[in-house]
Amino acid sequence: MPDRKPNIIIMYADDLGFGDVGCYGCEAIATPNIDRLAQNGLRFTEGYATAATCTPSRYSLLTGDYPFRNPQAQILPGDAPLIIDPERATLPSVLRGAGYATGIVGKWHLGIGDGAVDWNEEINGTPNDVGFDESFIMAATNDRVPCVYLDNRRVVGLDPADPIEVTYAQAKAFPGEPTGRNNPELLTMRYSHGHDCTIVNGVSRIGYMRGGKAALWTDEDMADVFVGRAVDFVERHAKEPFFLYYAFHEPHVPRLPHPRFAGTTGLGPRGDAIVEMDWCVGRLMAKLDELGLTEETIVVFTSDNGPVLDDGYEDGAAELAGDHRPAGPLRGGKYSRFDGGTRVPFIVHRPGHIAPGVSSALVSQVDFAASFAALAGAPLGSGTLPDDAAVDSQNVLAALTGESQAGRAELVTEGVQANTVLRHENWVFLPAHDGPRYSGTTGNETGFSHWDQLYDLSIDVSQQRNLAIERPDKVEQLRRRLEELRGAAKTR
Ligand code: NG6
Ligand code: CA
Repeated sequence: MPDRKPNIIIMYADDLGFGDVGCYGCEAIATPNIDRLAQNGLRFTEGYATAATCTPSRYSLLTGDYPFRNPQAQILPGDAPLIIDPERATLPSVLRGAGYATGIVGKWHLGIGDGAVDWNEEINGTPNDVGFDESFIMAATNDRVPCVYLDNRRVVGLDPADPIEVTYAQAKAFPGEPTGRNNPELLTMRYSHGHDCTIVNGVSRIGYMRGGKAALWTDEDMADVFVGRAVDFVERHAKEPFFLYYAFHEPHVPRLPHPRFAGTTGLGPRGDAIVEMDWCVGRLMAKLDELGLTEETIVVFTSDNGPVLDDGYEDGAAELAGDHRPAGPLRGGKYSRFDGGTRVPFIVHRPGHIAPGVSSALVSQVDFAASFAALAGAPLGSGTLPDDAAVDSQNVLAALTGESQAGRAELVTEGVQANTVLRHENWVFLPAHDGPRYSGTTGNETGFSHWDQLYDLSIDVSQQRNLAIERPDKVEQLRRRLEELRGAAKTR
């Protein structure tokens, strides 16, 4: 198949930290399958998500825009409307235009429908409306209702006699339906903060739902369900170029790996969930091997944001962490403006085409759109797409494939509440912000300070020494540049 366009698979972990896998220095969790990707592929040490939380990072990955361009690109409730305009070009729509079969399996969290979804009918405003031919997803997160799978436009396994109702308004909570708050005796895993609403599978969630009993997912089976669908997609499209966005639910809360992974680490369910995800990576890679597609497929493995231990359930993650440092040497984690929030495992694998190694090129997930469009022979700016598509995406294909060690010169990331940070070469600038220094719930450092912060990552990867006072020139240069970048394109 000499002229065949390479397949593209993006494997996207949920809340996996820079230090959570073996190839990035983790000793407490065995991740042989992810490590094998790194061993036979290119491991990036400076690969970033655009945000320290899920929705905004995923928005960038699929649109090629920084999330601050869309004020709705913030952590969404499970009944939020779709935040990607179906009229606009996206990574999957561009690839589809270039002849790819496109599919998504796993976590979506970019909103569904118009905000008044009837979960019992055919649903509009799904991934199928923004470039995916096929979708098998959970609408939001595994800690948010509705706790059901969507197969394209339908809830899977729904009994029409038992319709689903969903609300996120406490005032509209369904009378008589058990909640974590009122019925703690029904819980098999206790919440630590938030997550005290409707109980599904012994776990109370964010938001309220009623009905749809036959359609409810079982958390412990979710990994097998999703990987089964991913394998199925690859099998069905083995003979044509395909793009698969496989978005894991691990190790996001609630962490309920299948019993065969329970106790495989000493770190409790969070570590065990990472082992489960690693197993899924291995299963899909084995399928590519079996189909003879490994060299025909670019596989990217990365994460939507940095790590968190207690994100709302008493699962022992913080207590059992021991010496394990989920963000590795980086400061902060999920929600944080420090690098631990956004610098993540980032591996690109295509044996026979990409030489194994380690790259320190600066790359961002926002670049997948322009880079993979170019790879597919449909480069952005070639007249096939509107000029305002993927405005922040740069074609860094040469860096992603290891032909070049040079990536971007600069990139913007954001912590909670869209507070942006500028990384420019080895410098990172965090403008002063009067928010709390620590998240009161997770304990993670937010990266907020009443003072400007400036770090030189080439000598201070852990962001310990604030150079803002010594280098006012640099601070002003980066402040101006960040303002320029934020203003560079219209807000959508
Ligand atoms: C927070 C949740 C947290 C997690 C996060 C989204 C509470 C108290 N915390 O609001 O548990 O769900 O949202 O995570 O509800 S993300 O990875 O999808 O961005
Ligand atoms: Ca996440």
